[in-house]
Amino acid sequence: MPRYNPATIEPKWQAYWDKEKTFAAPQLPEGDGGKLYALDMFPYPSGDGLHVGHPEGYTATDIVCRAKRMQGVSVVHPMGFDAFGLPAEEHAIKTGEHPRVQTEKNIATFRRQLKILGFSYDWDREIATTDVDYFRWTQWIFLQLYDTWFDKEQQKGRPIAELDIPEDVQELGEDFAARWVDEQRLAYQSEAPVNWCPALGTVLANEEVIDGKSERGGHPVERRPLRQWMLRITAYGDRLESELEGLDWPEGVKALQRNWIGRSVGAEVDFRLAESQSPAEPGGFPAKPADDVLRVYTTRPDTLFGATYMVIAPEHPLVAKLTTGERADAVKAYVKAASFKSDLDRTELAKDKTGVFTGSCAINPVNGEQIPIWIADYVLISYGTGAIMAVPAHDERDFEFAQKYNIPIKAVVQPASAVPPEDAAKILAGEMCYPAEGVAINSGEFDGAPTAEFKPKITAWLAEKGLGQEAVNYKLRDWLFSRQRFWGEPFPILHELNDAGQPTGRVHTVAEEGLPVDLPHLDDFKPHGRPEPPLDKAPDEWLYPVIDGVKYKRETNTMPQWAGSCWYYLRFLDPKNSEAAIDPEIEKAWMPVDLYIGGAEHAVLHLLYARFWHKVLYDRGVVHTREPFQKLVNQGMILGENNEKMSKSRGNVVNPDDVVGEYGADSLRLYEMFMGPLPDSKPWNMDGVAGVRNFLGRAWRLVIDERAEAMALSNAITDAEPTEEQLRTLHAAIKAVTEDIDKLSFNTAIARLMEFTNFFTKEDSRPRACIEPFVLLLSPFAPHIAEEMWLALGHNTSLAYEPWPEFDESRLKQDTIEIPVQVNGKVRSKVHVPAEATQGEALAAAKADEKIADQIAGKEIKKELYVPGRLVNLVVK
Ligand code: ANZ
Repeated sequence: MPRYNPATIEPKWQAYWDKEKTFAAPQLPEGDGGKLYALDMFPYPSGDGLHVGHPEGYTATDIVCRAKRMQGVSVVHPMGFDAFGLPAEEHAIKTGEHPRVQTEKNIATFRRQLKILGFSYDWDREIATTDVDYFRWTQWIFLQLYDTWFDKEQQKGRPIAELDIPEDVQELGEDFAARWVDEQRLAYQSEAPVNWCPALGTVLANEEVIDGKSERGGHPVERRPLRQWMLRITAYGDRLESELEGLDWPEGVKALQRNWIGRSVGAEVDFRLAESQSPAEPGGFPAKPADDVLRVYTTRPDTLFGATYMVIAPEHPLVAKLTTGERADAVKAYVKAASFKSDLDRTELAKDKTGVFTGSCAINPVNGEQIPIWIADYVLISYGTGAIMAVPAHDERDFEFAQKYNIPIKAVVQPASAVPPEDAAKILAGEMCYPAEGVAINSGEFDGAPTAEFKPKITAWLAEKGLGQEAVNYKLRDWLFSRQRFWGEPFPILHELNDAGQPTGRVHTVAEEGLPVDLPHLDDFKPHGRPEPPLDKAPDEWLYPVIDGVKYKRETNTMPQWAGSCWYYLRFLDPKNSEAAIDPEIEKAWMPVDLYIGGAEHAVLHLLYARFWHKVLYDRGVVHTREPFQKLVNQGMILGENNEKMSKSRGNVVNPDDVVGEYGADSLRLYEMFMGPLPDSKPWNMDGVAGVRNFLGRAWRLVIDERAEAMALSNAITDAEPTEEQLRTLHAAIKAVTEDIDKLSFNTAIARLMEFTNFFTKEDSRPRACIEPFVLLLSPFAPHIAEEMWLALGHNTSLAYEPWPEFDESRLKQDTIEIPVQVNGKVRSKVHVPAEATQGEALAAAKADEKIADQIAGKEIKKELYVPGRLVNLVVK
């Protein structure tokens, strides 16, 4: 036994921690050491099991948690599963087995794999997003998004007349008031295109469509409008952007979020149609453009004089009006073709630009020029006003388009002086595009104005004439929040039916007491060949509830996989609460998440969606912080041995089970932390695992007598007073490891532990006063071996809450240092000198040394050298 054998130690300690509930976190933080909420991005329990990439971030948070518990901090460290999703449903379609069965099998595998890695999770807090007791509250949050303050008051029985609806809305009558309320909802219905695959008879998720074809089978996929649910995330665009500010997140992730939100400041400008009769009226830019006006959004109003054509999106409401008789067929065909393309396909820079002329023209408000109006799908209906003024000289897309269709290109910005003269000449001749800023030219009275000054000037000029105004736009779109899938959260929504069984259009929510809405039983999961969701096949008892004599049809869309991960971090704090999503006192005490570690692939969507829900919950008084995740860290990618991405098809996937089987969990943990800085990507290398396994063997032998029959301490372990050098080594290690853990610099911390081991391996006497703190320092990284050594050192409880070693700065000071003395380049002796010795003092000490005195006796000293703290060299003849 005394040989280091993780195969026996590790399961033993895992069972112990489980049984003793060593890592159970208190309901509320305890003691006065502060709190730490450390969160891992919970995994999707795929059929492939855990990947070596998972334990990277999980080990990092685990080290922090274990160290902080020992430092007296109240720690909550939970784990669970993000378990709705497509693969389980596909498996169900293939085998007829309920997705829940498959999901639970996968969860069991993941749970087992996580447990054998010895993470200090509070397993009593485990949740899966597919648990009915969990998604009941996901549905409850949906109600918070759907219901408005107005609904709540009505539910309390207050009549509309008493409510504080803005007067101008009330004047419009009850119908308008109801519509106004609908506009306040953060969840609303809308027609949005879905990917319909006629050959497969099913709607496909975006990730199942590749280049317009189904991933399975390669069948054509059409885009068809279908009634769906949207979440009004755009209402939070400003806050989602500005409140990034105070977060301790990687700058790159913040930048990605800002880009995604895509706030831009520009102007809306009205272009009158050429045949329009009524002149623009000065003063006051109307909220809605007049009928004979084309309104555009531009971020470059300074280029107005260079607008040589206009473009409207194929879905623009003016398409019919602007299309002249002889252009009708071409326009019709173009609009139809565009309807099959996704926004991404349409806006990709590399894609060939296409368009058709409508036959109509508009008038450029700054110079009265008539310019043609085109339809082109690189303009999206969902952004700005769905129409643009095109300035080919200064916009790449417009430039490409104008070249293709022979539209004039007119430079109105003088290129900056840094542009090479031959390029500048081309730009001025309309042969090259110049999208950057410069000085206005060909712009009438505005010539000579630098771009930054010209923008507000022309915007003010337009505003004065009633032709434009400043406008802000966001790239962010409302969130398409429904999927035509079975394995997702049902919406708590009922559609009212009339006596004939037809929908009345009235929507009701399921009352809070009626939650959860569980998924119905389905006889089979096969698609039914229509674009409607699979839940349309549910039995009538589920699909058509009758409440107070009124018949309803349940909503049959389900929520997207993102829903469950939007708030799991809250439920972890109060996972068993049957009265509320989370108890307010518990929320106040533990939130926000202090450390969130996960993959960079979630830099945009998951984090944006979760922040959005959090802000809504903040506005509803459910949570007390504006942001959920105070500090975010992305772990780097673990690559295959050849620096390639690990993937099944390359056959280079490393299974953590195999590594644990061969080397033990402590070695796997230590190796993943020793590979390099946490945020870097790094290639796997089995030799490296063997290397850290050897280190653990040496650490073991530092403490344990391997040759003894039974567990016994090494003879070198003594109760002796440590020497100064031993103390110095210990305190250097304490300082470095403690600080490195706070900096999440685990590879350097491990290097320190190795140095300590190397030093003490050579010491014949290893005082407990040094070895015990070392075992504690090692424990967050390699907890099983540390617990076992701690036991051998005579302690009879887990070290999990043992006070963290304190370091003593004064111990690091070296009063005297030992330096080698060379004579003619050969070390002849060693002398002790004060650490801060001067050159003179060091040389004097060297010459006074007996051996050196012998060496130099009767010789001439040609040269004397002192490298402070390192060596003395004397050259003699
Ligand atoms: C004229 C112009 C001249 C433009 C120029 C750019 C450069 P961001 O910054 O991304 O907000 N645009 C406006 N609405 C659009 C739509 N629905 N679909 C496609 N493009 C649209 O981009 C704003 C710019 O993108 C706008 O400014 C407009 O082109 C175009 F030298 O107007 B610009």
